[in-house]
Amino acid sequence: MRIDVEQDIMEINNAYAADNRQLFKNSGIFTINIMGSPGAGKTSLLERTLHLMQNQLKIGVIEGDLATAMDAKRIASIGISVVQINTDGGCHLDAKMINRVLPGFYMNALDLLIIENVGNLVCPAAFDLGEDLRIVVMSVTEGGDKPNKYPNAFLRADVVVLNKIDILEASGMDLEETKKDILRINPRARIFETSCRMGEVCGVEQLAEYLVELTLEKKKHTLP
Ligand SMILES: Nc1nc2c(ncn2[C@@H]2O[C@H](COP(=O)(O)OP(=O)(O)O)[C@@H](O)[C@H]2O)c(=O)[nH]1
Ligand SMILES: [Mg+2]
Repeated sequence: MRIDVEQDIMEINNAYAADNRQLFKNSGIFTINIMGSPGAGKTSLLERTLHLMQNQLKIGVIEGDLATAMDAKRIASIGISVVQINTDGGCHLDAKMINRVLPGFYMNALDLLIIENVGNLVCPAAFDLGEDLRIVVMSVTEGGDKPNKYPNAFLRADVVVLNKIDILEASGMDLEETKKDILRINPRARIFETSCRMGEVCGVEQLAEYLVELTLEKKKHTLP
């Protein structure tokens, strides 16, 4: 007898993801799933974009990590509602974990929910959480070969953020070639170049503007 465990896990996940998606739709919440390697700058980008968006939108954050609430504390310190999920060694978040913590938010009071997935460029890509938008954050220090080596994450991303652009030269990455590779894998990916270390002009404003625009667009199509 053949037992297809992998398919079963995916079916369960997809059922929870559909449930989450319906909950987000009912409340008019735009939901973003951010993934990328440890240290790519996911939490730093969140801090910068939240700072720019928090006067315009009511935002909640879910922080996924193997252990600790360090990232959640960083987000809470800027006055954003945040729930931490510790996967206890698990390499990704799944839709059931998200479903379980949603009661921790006052859903009708949120416009935007951002989920920072566990730092990993492989496992999170396979799990739909019910999100509207997937962002892959990759720092220039990771090496330009990563889109070709980890294509699934890029294939399913709506947005790819190339972060740490301030240290591009030292990193040795060929930015234009890397962007071509990303678009070869996924021609519909929207690419942003950012730095969380630079002052005003650092690409983070454009990203924040885009996320606000998408959030308000979803709100417009939600029944009161
Ligand atoms: N030079 C530089 N360092 C950055 C940038 N963004 C994040 N970092 C640093 O990279 C490290 C990891 O950042 P973090 O946001 O915790 O990454 P995460 O693990 O993906 O959430 C920290 O030391 C950050 O200060 C950036 O744009 N430029
Ligand atoms: Mg982080």
